[in-house]
Amino acid sequence: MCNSPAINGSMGLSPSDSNLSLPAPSPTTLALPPKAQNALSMYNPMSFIEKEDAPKPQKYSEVDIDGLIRALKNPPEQIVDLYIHYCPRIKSDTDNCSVSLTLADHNFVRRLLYRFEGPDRTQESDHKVCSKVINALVASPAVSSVTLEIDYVQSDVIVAELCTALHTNRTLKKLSVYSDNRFQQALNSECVKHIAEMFLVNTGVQELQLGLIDINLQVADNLALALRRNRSLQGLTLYARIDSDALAILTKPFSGQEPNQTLQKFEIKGFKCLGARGDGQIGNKGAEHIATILCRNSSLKELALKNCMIDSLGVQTLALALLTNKSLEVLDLSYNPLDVDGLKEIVKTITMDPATQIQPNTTFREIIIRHSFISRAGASILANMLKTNKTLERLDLQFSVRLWTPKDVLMVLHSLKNNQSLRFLDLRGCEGVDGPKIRDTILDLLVSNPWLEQVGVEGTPLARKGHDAVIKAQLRRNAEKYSEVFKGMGTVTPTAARVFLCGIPFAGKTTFRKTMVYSNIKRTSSSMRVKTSAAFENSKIFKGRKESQTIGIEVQVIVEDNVQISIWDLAGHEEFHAFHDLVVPNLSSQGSACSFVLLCDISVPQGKGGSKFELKDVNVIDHELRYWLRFIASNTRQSLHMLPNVTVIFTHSDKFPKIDLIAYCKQPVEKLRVQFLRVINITEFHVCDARSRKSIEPVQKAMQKRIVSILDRVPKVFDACSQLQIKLNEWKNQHPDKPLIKWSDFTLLCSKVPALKRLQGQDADIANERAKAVARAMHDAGELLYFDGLDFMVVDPNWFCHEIMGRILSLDSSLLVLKQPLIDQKGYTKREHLKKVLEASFCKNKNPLFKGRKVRGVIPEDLVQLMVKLNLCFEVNPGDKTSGIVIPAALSNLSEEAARGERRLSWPLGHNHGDELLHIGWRLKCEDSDLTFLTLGFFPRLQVFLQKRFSGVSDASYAIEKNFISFVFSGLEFLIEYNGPEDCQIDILVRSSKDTVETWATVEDTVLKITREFCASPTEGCQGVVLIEEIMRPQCVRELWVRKKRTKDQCIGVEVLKQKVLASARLDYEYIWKKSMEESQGLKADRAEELLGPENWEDVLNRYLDSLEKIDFEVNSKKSSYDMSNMNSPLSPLTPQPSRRIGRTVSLLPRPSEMTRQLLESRLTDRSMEVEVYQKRLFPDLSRNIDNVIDFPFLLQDAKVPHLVYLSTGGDSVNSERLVTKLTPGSYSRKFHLMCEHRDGIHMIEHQVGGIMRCDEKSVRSVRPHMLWGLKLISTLLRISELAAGGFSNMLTEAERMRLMGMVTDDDAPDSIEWPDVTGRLSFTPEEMMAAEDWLIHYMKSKNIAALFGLYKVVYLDDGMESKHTAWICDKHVKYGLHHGTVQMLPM
Ligand SMILES: Nc1nc2c(ncn2[C@@H]2O[C@H](COP(=O)(O)OP(=O)(O)OP(=O)(O)O)[C@@H](O)[C@H]2O)c(=O)[nH]1
Ligand SMILES: [Mg+2]
Repeated sequence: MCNSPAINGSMGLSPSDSNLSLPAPSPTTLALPPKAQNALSMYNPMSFIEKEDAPKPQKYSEVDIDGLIRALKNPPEQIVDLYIHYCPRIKSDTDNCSVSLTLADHNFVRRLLYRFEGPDRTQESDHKVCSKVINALVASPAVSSVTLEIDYVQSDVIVAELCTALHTNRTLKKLSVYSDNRFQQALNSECVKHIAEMFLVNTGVQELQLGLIDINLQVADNLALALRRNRSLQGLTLYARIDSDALAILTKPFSGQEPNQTLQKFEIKGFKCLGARGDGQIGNKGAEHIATILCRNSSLKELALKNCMIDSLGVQTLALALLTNKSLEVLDLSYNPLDVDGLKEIVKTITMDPATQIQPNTTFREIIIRHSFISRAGASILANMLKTNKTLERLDLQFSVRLWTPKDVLMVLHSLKNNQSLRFLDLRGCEGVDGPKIRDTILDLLVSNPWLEQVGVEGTPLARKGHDAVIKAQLRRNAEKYSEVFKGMGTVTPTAARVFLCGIPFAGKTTFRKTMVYSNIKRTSSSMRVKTSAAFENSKIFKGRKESQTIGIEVQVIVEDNVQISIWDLAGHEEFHAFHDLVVPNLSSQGSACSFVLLCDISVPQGKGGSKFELKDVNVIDHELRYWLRFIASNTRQSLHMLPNVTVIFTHSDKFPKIDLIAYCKQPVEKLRVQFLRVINITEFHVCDARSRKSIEPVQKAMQKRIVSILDRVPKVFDACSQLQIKLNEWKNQHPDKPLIKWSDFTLLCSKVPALKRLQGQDADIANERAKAVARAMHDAGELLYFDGLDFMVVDPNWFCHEIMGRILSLDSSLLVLKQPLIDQKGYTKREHLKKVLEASFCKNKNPLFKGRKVRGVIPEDLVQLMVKLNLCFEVNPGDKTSGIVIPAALSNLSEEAARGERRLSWPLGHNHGDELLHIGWRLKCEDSDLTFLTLGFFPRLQVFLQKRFSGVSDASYAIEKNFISFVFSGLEFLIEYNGPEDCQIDILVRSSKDTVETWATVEDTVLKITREFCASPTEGCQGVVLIEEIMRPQCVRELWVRKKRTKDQCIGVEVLKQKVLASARLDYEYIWKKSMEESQGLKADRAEELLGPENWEDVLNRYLDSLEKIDFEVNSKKSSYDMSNMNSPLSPLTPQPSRRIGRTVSLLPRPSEMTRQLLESRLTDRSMEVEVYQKRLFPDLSRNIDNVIDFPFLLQDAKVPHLVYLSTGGDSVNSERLVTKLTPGSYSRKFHLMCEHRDGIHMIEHQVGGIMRCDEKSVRSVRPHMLWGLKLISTLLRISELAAGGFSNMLTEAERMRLMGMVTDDDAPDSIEWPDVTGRLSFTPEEMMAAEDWLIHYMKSKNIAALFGLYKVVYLDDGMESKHTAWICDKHVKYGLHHGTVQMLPM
């Protein structure tokens, strides 16, 4: 039976003869359905391209027209835009014909909307409303921007009215007129005429945007007249069909006698219908006109020529003009086919000539080339320029460098090391932005190059894997630009470092610290300087406490050889861990010099008496140390060059005088060292008796040596910081009773610092900015705690960490200064309790150094503020100074039920309205849980952070329990459950009354994005942790399964699922869930499209289209001799041109965001339609043009023998037959198969007898090319569609299939080396080709091809004429061909 996949009707190739059920010769191309065509060409192809940073939250309200006009005349907030969508022809309510007013203040964007609707709506009534609005607008000085979206047919009346009104108006600054997207028709030329005439009179409008317009010579003339006369218009954007002749007229005003010198921004977005090449675009000739202007004009600063069909030649003329032009700053050449030659021309103008050391153009600041094609060669050109360039600020290559590899990206990144001008680098969509090396290089670069503020990595593999969050966090810091303040200031080697002592309770940390400090005092006796506010034996303050357990963190400072070392002794007891990560610097590579000491008690008491000890088991040691190593790794941002240093110390060595402890400890430490190699640098380990000065001496020496070397390596600190440190220490000595310093005192200290005094500009604001920058730098270095917005800072970390936070977090009632517990079970406490804690922190002990010390200048309110800033607590009623506070970190332990994973869940809004609601669940989990985890403090801080966001929302009903949050927000109910640091999963269950698009968007904005960002933020988050996003099985959410039941296999990673869909090449892919614990029968599946949600689905579609486009390029490009010679070079021109993107035009029509939903939906429909069209077309295309894809040896091309080979394992039934993807010589055999080569659809022949192939060394070598060619073909078929691949898809496992399709994930990497990449171009040496050819011909010689393979040799008869095309096809295709007279049999 012929298994031609093309038979299936859904391929769109309907069989013309049902008896034969064979496909009719198919048309090679299919037209897009008209709707798709319209939509495709108008809408913005990818929403996220234009999406900039988080917009303000939006609110809508619908109003009646009088309400709107009132607001227009008397706006409650600033009016951003007035938007009139006038299209009386459209009657349906869903079409959003409306008038809306966008208002904004600092916090919100508000939209007042009036809809044209109702039964008695007529053209006149619509018109009347518009006239009314226009009249009101003209009278309202508050409106500075108007957008008109209109029907292209009837709207010139409205435009005329508006223009007449604007004759006298002087307040409107920006006018945009667009024709309604849905008609995809240019504005009536009358409209343009009115507008042009208006500009002869109006002198207020500075910016004009018109779209879509047809600029014929007449229209060009009208606009040119306006440009000649008008002297106020500064920005002109034309979304237009315009050719070079019209452009010549339009640009005339810029030359001649009195040239226009007011226009600063000129933008053309070329428009062309799909398929119409070059039509309506200015092309290279147009570029020449523009170049002429650039040579003379001196006002133009921004020039955008998007989608104008300008190629390298046109760019060359522009670049030439840039050599003389001295005003242009921005050049945008997006959507043009300019390639690397074009790029080279532009880059040349700003590349320093090594001979003369001169950079030709120094005014030019921004290069924007999006959605073009810049091959790998572009990387070195750009890197070369960036190394020396001193002016370029922005380089935007979104979706233009998709095929760069990590190597290319690294080249560009390395070139930026010393660049101080570039601020924006956009590599969105670049496939080479992938892997930890790139991530770490970017992170390190952002530290050493603080001038970089934005690095676009969206749509790259790095972002898909969730690694972009921490990059963005670092970018946010860079954007604060505090280093700018220090520009030009001198730097010195830092002289202060921090040492963190970690380890489980009773490990001996405190003992070690004390012994160390004591010996420090002894040794430096005369010049003794122990700067400690922690009382020596302060453990006595907490009377009755078991032994000497540390509470909170104790901080002590010693000075040794002029190096100041502060020792941070972290409490081992778990109740304090939540606080620890706030003080641990996650900026190890930022140059805060620090080092970790990890202590471990080597002994285990034996028996009851406790006098006998045995050695701790190595597994226990491993377990103990691992926790703290993960703690350190989780709190440290990834880096390539500066990993945190850890020294391991085993204490209690005195108990085993006769054992070689070094030998015993070596193995567990070494094991951990290797495991953590990527994230932590375990430098050494020691064994000692922590109580003995003599015993710790070598340890201490080694530590000090290490610290000195760290200080040498970390980036230098600014003079100002180090000088201020001295001043601050003096201040602290004078005020030993003040743990806080007021901001005013701090600025006073700053004003005495010589390095700051020397700087230029002494006005108060600048001085204040500088003080802030210094404070921030010192905060990062751990010298003090500083937060923007507080009027004080903590200068005594011990006081805050130990005496205050330690006490607050301690659950030990003997510590409490109150009768009742300080914090109740719900984490709630009253403000006055804090006062008691504060009072108790007055030092009452007998320490001679600090006798009579009392803490002054602190009020409880300061404490609350500080804790709120640290996300340690939230106020029950924010802003109310008497309100109680909640400290989630102090929530009492899990209930038994919850601890078992059986916390019962219920929706906050109760049992109402059941099934019609959407139920969606997500899981965020820690990517590498062996090395990192969400530390104990993370979830409590997240609880605070989310609460702060919803504190203003009235119906949020935010409630927390230990490891749990529930709240309601804008129609969505959220249940968030955290399952503790072991597995590190945050489950987010949502029930929503909103539709899918809105639900997804809301969850993303309110929880997912926030959590990711929070996790990546320094100090508050766990920067070392990468959160990956998974989708939860909807049933878990619908039925509110308890945590225990929501096992690992009830969730699927977003990226994993996307890959599965892509690998299946089916848009209706269904994911089958593994059975849950209690389920017995039935497989439950959900459609991937529904599981992934709209935005993810759009990504899937786009990526699928990308791969189809790549195939299209390969299949349909004609090989030239040039191509042939470059075939194997990595810069092969066979890499696809992103024609799809170029073929489309961008509509940047600013639509009110209520439309975004429809836009997204229509984009999704369009994309799927596009996919379908491609799928239908590519299969026959590939079948016809196999030779474009694979370079068969000549004789095989000539069809001497059938040559589409694949190998199988053989097998009894069809189902057990597997495709052979690897071949190693051996004494076994494989089955040899051939495919039907019919030009309408190649396919495998089911039940083919096939040949036997013995796998001896020689055969394997000769058959290898055939196997790979076959695999390449199958891989291409698989990528086209499931249907095209026919029976092949059943012969592969999912993993094999994914690899064959070129989707290799990092985890498979080692194995993948064996896998040749069959998605790329295959190449063999001439000898190999010859051998392969000989082998096949020889092999087939003795075979009965018809009997074994079911193939017959035919020649195609085109128009009845005998052509030269011969092929080997199956019997069904033969019969069909003979019947239709399209083939003729040939003797075999
Ligand atoms: N024999 C012996 N005893 C030690 C050694 N190190 C610590 N100890 C004793 O172990 C007990 C606990 O030591 P600490 O230093 O308080 O322990 P810690 O690590 O600070 O504990 P937390 O603060 O609760 O995390 C003390 O009684 C110390 O005297 C050692 O090397 N040998
Ligand atoms: Mg301690």
